[in-house]
Amino acid sequence: MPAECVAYKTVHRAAGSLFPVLTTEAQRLLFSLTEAQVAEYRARGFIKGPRVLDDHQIAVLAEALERVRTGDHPRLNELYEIDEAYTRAPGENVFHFLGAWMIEEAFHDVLFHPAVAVPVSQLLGCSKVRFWHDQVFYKPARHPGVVAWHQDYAYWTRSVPARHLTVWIGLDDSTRENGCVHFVPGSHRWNLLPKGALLEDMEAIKQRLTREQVAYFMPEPMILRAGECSFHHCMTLHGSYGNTSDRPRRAVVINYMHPDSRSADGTNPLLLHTPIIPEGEIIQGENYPIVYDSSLRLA
Ligand SMILES: O=C(O)CCC(=O)C(=O)O
Repeated sequence: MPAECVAYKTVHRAAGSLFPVLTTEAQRLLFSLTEAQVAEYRARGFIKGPRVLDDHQIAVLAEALERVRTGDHPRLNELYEIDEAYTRAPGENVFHFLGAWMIEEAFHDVLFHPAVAVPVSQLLGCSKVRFWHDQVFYKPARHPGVVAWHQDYAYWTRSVPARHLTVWIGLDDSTRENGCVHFVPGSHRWNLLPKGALLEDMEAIKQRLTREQVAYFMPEPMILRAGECSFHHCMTLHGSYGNTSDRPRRAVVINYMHPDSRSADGTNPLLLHTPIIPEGEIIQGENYPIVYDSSLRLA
């Protein structure tokens, strides 16, 4: 079947061979985080992760991204969303879309990549890891587009409880100059702040913080090489400034959740084109695959 017809979301394992498949305990150990890394994540709400993509994997993902960005893709109507802020004002807002996993094999297979899924299971503290959705953030060269300070969970309250985690993977080196993500240490213990426009206003958050939160608002830049990743808790406050460099800054973002997460909205689809899940029921089915189960025995 030609790739442009494959219903990737019905395939709950890697469809191709771009990423390794976990077969041995030794491999699992290799992909695991240390106890110190897990402790740092719990204390601060984010950590720098390892390099999870090699140059070839980066190139394949970047090509797939380009097919979507240029509009040169026969299945764009299957995506969950292309951010309307970009559609309205592409010269001001970054290109942000959700759902590439359903239309591009590399975006589908990276969800199952053990270098990503094994650490996520450790950080979520559960043996099974459930996929929630994916995102791409593309900051063109010399572009003012920001990602405003936010907690991811502010956009996800329709899935409960807040036991979600985000993996951010760079397809380029990310630096202060090109608008790397900044994280506020300890903010994962804050209350849920009201959400604002994701792509538009870097200063808006200040009005929503208490005086104490303002005092602890000390963002740290996450400087990464291409192919490296970071992990952050769904309540961790983060954002990123514009790209003042001569090259785009591209990121693949994968959002995972606890396998027992439940629907908190029985009247609307949790994601576009997906069936309604009655309130209180576990979020599961073909749109939300289990990508890893640490209880499976390996050689
Ligand atoms: O790539 C960015 O600048 C923002 C990413 C982000 O908001 C996220 O990973 O949750």
